[in-house]
Amino acid sequence: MKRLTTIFLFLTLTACGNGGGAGAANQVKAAADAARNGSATAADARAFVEEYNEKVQEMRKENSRIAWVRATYITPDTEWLSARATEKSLAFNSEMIERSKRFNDVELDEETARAINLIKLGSSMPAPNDEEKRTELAEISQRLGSTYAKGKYCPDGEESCQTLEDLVAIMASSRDFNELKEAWVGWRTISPPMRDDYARFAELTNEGAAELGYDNLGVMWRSGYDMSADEFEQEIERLWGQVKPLYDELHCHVRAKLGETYGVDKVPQDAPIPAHLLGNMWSQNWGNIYPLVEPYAGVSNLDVDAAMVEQGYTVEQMVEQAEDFYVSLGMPGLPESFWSNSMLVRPRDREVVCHASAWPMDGDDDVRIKMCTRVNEEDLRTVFHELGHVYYFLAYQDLPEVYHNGAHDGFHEAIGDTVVLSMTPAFLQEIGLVGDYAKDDKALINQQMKSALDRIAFLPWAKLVDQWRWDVFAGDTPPGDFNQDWWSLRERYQGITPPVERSEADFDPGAKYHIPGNTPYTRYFLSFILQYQFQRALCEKTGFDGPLHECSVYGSQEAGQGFWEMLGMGQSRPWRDALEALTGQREMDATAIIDYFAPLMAWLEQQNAGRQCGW
Ligand code: X8Z
Ligand code: ZN
Repeated sequence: MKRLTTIFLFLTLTACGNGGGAGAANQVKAAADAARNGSATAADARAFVEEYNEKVQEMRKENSRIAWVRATYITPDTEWLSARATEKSLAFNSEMIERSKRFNDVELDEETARAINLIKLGSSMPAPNDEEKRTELAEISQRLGSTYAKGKYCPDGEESCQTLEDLVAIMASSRDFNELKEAWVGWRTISPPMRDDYARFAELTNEGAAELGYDNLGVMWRSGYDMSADEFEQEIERLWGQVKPLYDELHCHVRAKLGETYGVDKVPQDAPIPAHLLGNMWSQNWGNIYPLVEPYAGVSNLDVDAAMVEQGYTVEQMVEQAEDFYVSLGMPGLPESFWSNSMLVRPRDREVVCHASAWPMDGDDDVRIKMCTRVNEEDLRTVFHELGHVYYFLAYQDLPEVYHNGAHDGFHEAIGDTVVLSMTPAFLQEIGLVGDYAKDDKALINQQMKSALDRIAFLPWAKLVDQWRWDVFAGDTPPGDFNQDWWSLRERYQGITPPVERSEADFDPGAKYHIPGNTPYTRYFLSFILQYQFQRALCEKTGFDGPLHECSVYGSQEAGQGFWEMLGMGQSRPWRDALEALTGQREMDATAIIDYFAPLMAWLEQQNAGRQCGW
């Protein structure tokens, strides 16, 4: 039995994006007034949850369409519509919070208590219960998102403008120190205008979180994991402690190789790595510099990008390839509406939100993805990632609305990436994306290096993004220290340094989608640990008993069924139950990822012997 304080409705409809919320405020107010007269019972609370489920289902029909049109066709009109929808939704939330107060002292059954708690935690953007402040918050959030989405680097007037995808492509392929630096600095010209908005955003959402009974928004975010916020923080530290030694070895080796490429004057061997040399705009996945750090040249050709281009891959084919994998696991084919409604490439003639996302729309079969896809391996993986979200939506669509979510947000992020783990060289060879490759120890180290550059390099980044936000929301990082504290964390965790001096005139956190988009990021840290745990369990179901890195579950109905059953639980049970259903374990555990990379770890330790590691 639990006692409840307040509740909060969720606005977030998409995986990786914010849906607006709208409507029904007046009816709710009337009902709220009526309900406040008389003493509340557990049956009233159950009815309240039921009513919530119905109302949200109704509201999302309009909200999801407004949000979709605004994300795929940004104009002043769609921005206006979307800000108004968000405002209405925030108002609806405030009404519901007021109304829920009558259940504060009521003894509730576990399920109703859970549902009400989920409603309360469902939004990452709580608003103060004040009309003016709600309007202000809706407008700020709109402006932050649009500034990012429309951001371009225009060194010499309009003709010269480069989009994020253009700059990302330079970061991936250029080996010219200065060209990389320009692309890196260029993208960060889009974010200084966000600085004041972000400071105000933190104030307003903190106020909203305080009204819900949390010290600040960071505490509220950390409270969504069936444990206390403090326990959650310790949990992250525990998992980070498990994987940090592997990151440290990888960092040491990569720095040495970059020193060979660019010269040790540019990459000093006892200092953090310049952030623009790692193949990625945010230094978050390093797979693009694989050619610079390939352990055994000529042993294996893992160049999927080249194979895709050579074979004239299309974006549609990339999506079909991913769909085929899920279908091979016994999951359904994508509905026809997916193909007609999704946005797969950047439209030529209008502004859109390019950051990849998956959309459940009405909560039924109308599922979509939105991507500015380019034909390369990185984007192929992202397609698999997004379809992971889509199959989660499809699996839990028959549950009540309040359970339409991952067991926790890290689960939602982990599904597609788990499937990507099955794209072993043997699998890629089967679908014609890698040629002959030697199946020996050297080829294994090559393959593990390529994978670790993406997946191990990512971990400290995935931890620090929210570390920074938690500090901002807690008031430990005031606006005057925004950029400086960001770079302290980047240096401390990732061991990287900006290529040019930064100052408080910059706002580098704003140059990453999830900051202006207000998408919590710890979910990805959890996902990157969980996906190996999931894969280990799926492979066991297929009867595979070799090393995990050789396992592909393609075509396995047993694995697919286990996966689908967990997805179908949505958020209806504590995440430990969902984890147990698939893996038999009730704890998140990094041993699967550590075991997976054991051969590479041993190799890296040998390579690094005699080197001075650390920064
Ligand atoms: O934002 C995403 C997905 C959508 S949920 C494309 N990812 C993170 C990022 O791009 O920073 C996937 C992994 C990390
Ligand atoms: Zn995602």
